[in-house]
Amino acid sequence: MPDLIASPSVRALAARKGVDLKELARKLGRNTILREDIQIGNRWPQGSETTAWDVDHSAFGPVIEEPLSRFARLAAENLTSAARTVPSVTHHDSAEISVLEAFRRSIGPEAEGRGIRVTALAFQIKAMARALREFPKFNASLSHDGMVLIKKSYVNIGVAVDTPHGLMVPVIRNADRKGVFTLAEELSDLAGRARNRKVRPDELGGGSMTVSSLGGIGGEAFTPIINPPELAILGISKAVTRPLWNGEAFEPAFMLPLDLTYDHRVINGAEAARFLHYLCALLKEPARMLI
Ligand code: CAO
Repeated sequence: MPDLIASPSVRALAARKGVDLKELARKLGRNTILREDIQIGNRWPQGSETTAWDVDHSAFGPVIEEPLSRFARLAAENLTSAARTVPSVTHHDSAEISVLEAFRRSIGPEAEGRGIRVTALAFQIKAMARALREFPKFNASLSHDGMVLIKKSYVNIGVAVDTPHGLMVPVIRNADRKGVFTLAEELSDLAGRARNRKVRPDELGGGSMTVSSLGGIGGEAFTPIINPPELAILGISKAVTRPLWNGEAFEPAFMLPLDLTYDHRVINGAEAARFLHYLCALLKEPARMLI
């Protein structure tokens, strides 16, 4: 391989992090090394762990090698770092959303008249914002050294968007101060622009909590990974009608499965259960959001 091209600051960073530049160049298949290559390269497991990935797959049959885009590698870096550093737990619950769904349908014509498509997610974001005000500990981040809890006075909700070029998380700012129509408009605008790679840098980051909704696709539950430096993420699966025992008989109830992954360094299980219970109560009786 030709000589390595790396700036002195990149070489210094590599030395500090114990990254072997020649080895990294070999893995990347190029001789120019950038700062983010070192940061991302650092996620590769060291020592004996590396053998699990060190496999010649072509020995078992034909393969195609497709390098990950810079975007996908940065996302992978964040997720790996969150999975490695955060002792996380996922708490599951489900909300009875028959009333909310009937209300959402009833405002459909008005929303359509305004040119807005209101999906259930706009209401869920509204309820999350309200719950974050009620439980400020969830609206915080730990400092890098884990010594200080930084409590946020704003409520910004990150929305995981599935795009052809990977997962993106644009952020709806001040979600607690916005109505459902505005939230729905912003949600569809941000999701559309994320899919067209038109999200501005100032629309990413600075979130209180992220929501990852797979409800439009399917599934009963999942365990989302926290989007660092946030302390929790809400996963939403597909709402279905289930029989619910009302004390005397079964009756049909439209149930929304919710999964809350939280950072156990800061939030304990009882707090997570209370947070999700509160969120379920808001979604069950949306009028509670007015109180
Ligand atoms: N239960 C049942 N149906 C649901 C639902 C739920 N929880 N959530 C949405 N739906 C319905 C919607 O109402 C809509 O139906 P109609 O077309 O009849 O109105 C349909 O599913 C599709 O919704 P949508 O996905 O277009 O819109 P949304 O507001 O629910 O979600 C967005 C927007 C951007 C979050 C979503 O499109 C998306 O990208 N989700 C994937 C997120 C993701 O990848 N998470 C994983 C991250 S970790 O890899």
